[in-house]
Amino acid sequence: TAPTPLIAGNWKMNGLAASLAEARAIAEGVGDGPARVALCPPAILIHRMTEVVAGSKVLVGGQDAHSEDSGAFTGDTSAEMLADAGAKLVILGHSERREGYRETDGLVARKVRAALRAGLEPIVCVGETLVQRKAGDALAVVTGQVRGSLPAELAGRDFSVAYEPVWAIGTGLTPTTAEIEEVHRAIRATLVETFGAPARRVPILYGGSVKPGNAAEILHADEVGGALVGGASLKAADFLGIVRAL
Ligand code: G2H
Repeated sequence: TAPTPLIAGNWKMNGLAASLAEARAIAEGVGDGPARVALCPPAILIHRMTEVVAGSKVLVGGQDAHSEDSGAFTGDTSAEMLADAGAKLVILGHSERREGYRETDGLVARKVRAALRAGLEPIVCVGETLVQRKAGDALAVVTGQVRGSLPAELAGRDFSVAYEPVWAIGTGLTPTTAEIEEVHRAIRATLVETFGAPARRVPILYGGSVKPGNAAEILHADEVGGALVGGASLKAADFLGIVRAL
């Protein structure tokens, strides 16, 4: 009953149309490994990316979605629009959204509900800051985010949780394997407490400076069910190196 691993690339605000060539190379190179593989480009590239990866096992996802289905929200994108463009998944509650747009656990939970209404599979991100880790609060912060960001409606639905320590994102720093396992076990316990035994099948991804060189150790750590990859997902060779590390 181990979860099917998920390796998702988060392109963030990168990906000029030329980078779709990298998506094409990923689609061609990803082969038939054990993981589900997803690429999450900026919303405006989702439709084109679905055409580029058509026929491969690569799924396409969004990086955020609004908590409401429609309305007067200038500049925003609804989950249903992402789904209409061809997205199957959506990253929600990334720390760059929590920090830059003051997204709270409550707002993330509403976004998760909106994603489920649209038929999207949420990847819900959690993670502590360096100050919180140094204060010994990492487990309390992360399990609190899991409780607050995952609504009851997730019961029986496909979703994943991504543990991304804020201090490891884009910095080249990664936690030790023991630190990752400690947090992932705490997330698993919280998921099972909340959703019961079926939550043992929810993949818990690690994110934060995953590269081909550290992927094998991270991906084989206890309770790690895949990776959310930022910088290293922009180059096909790097991303494929991570996918093949599984
Ligand atoms: C964490 C991660 C992907 P990076 O944000 O979500 O980015 O791999 O660049 O640290």
